[in-house]
Amino acid sequence: MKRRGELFSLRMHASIGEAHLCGAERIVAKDEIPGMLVAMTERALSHKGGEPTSISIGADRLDSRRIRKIPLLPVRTLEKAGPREAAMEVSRLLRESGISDEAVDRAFEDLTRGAAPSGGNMRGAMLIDVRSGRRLEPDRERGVRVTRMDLTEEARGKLEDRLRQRGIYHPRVMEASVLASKAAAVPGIVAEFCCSDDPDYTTGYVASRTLGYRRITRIKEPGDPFGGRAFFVDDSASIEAVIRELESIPYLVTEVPGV
Ligand code: WAQ
Ligand code: MG
Repeated sequence: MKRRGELFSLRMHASIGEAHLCGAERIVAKDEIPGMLVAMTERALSHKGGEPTSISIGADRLDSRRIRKIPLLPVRTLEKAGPREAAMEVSRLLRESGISDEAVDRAFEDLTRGAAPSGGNMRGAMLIDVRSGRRLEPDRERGVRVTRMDLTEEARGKLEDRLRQRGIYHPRVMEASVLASKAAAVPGIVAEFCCSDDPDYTTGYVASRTLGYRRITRIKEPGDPFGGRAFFVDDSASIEAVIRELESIPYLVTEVPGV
């Protein structure tokens, strides 16, 4: 379907009492809003985590001049034998991208033992200085949330087809590759390292404009509940500008090259 005219950001958040249950967000054309409201509501109501006591959905019209159109990073998978071999590959890729040993060590240390000061996983990402390895995000409990990104319908269909052809289709691959493509396009972000917090999902990735989206299998042992994201930030970048870009500027993936 062609996207003409105005685009809206749709965001859904469902909770059980005070606890977060699930969320979703899309960037859609005006005439797609009603169908998407139904799909988001159904997603919240059928979530395996329980029955929501509250579902909120918001729609905001986007200023089309502020939407950045980007290509998806090329997707590659590196099969590793286990966490030790996977960690060596992650370090190698990050060092090759100009990230210091201190910064790489900080990311590993924090991600493997719960990056939030309270000891659990963060809801958002760490920002780590590429050189000093210092953590730069103002709220270390929450971290920085990447939001306002999506694929056009055409790009979504193409990505899904290609991932299925290669036998690596999973909703997480779709979501994470779009998030990583946005982050990689943000000025000041040099690379990203991500590991799921799902105990049963053991594939992680390293991503950057030059590396693309490199999936790395068996990055943690099954059953390990820790996970998180680290964005390595250039030491000359303005942290406020990086956060504003990640959290509030809409990015739309319009092309899917090299998947
Ligand atoms: N912005 C920033 N950080 C986030 C966000 C977000 N929107 N969502 C999650 N995080 C952080 C948070 O610390 C989570 O604990 C952590 O990332 C992991 O989130 O190609 O599933 O949703 O096979 O568990 C990557 C590999 C899967 C996919 C990533 O992440 C593939 C994944 P999860
Ligand atoms: Mg998760």
